[in-house]
Amino acid sequence: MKKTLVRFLVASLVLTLLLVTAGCSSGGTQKPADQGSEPSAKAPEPQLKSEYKLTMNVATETMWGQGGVKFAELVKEYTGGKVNVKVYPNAMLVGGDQMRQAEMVQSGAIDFMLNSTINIAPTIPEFDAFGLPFLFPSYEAVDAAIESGAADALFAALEDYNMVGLGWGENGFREITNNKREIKSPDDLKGLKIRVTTPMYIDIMRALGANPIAMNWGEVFTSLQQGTIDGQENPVVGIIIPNKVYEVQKYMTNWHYSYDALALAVNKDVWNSFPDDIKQQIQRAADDAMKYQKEISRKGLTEGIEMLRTEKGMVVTDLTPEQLKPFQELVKPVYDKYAEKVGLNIVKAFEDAVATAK
Ligand code: X2X
Repeated sequence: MKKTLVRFLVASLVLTLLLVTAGCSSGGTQKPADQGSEPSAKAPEPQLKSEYKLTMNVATETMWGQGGVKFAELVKEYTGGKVNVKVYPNAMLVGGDQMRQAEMVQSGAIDFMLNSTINIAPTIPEFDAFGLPFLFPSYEAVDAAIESGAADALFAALEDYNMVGLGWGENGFREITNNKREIKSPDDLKGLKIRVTTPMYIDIMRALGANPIAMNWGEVFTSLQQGTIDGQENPVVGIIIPNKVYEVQKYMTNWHYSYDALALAVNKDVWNSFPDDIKQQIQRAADDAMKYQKEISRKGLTEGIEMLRTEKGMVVTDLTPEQLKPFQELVKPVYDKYAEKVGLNIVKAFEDAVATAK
């Protein structure tokens, strides 16, 4: 009897131990099941970074720069402080190498860019569409290209490079300045050392008889000052005035030879990491910031040119349609070459939009 009792007690102890152990382990595996029942009450907080980097090639004082600053402010406001975009001007995240910004956003090393289509084109050829020589005669024509949906093809191309386009801003029509002489005909450009950016601009300047020199924007002012280059080309209100280019340049010709659009874009993985409500808030910030940015880029052009003439002593030349013709004829082969690279369908859609605006 005694032995039986001892066996019974030992067996009960073992059973108790087993039950306790099982209880513990089942308690351990229960957690996910408990968690699984929680979300119906409250959605999990999105995983947001403490800072999202936005790169720009220019200073915050430029009209372009102001657009980046406005976007960051509005993102903060519309997301109730949840998303913090920090603006990095002057291509500082890429050591001044302006063409590298798009690939850095593509890889995710940088989150956002407010970037000129000129700087994007060496990475994504479709982006040369806006800058094709003498494509746009007016702001109305530019607006038509965006409103008609022709420019959507560029944002579609952006998606293939792991980026999402949020909106179009404006650097503006690029006008040419130099220190040697007034430019009224292609002959006046002969041999002038003109700083440019992309292969398309190099080809344009060569076709016009100038001597193009590729250089990052960060080096331009000093190079003009030291006379290493004779001239450059950039928008008046957006860049020439805020960067005080008039201090180192005597002549400017308004020839509207190339239009420079800005694309506000984000890395696709970053974009997909945002929940829908935050995506909508960021998109609204992009719409409002780019509307504002375009307004300030277009405002004050007449006054700005007047100021360059009177206060700054620049010789500002306006060309008649007749005077523009020889320039347009010389760059026609360059237009055709880059239209091929952009894609003829895209260029046709741009040209059709331009035709409706005239
Ligand atoms: O480099 C330029 O000329 C500038 C500032 O306009 C661009 O980034 C395209």
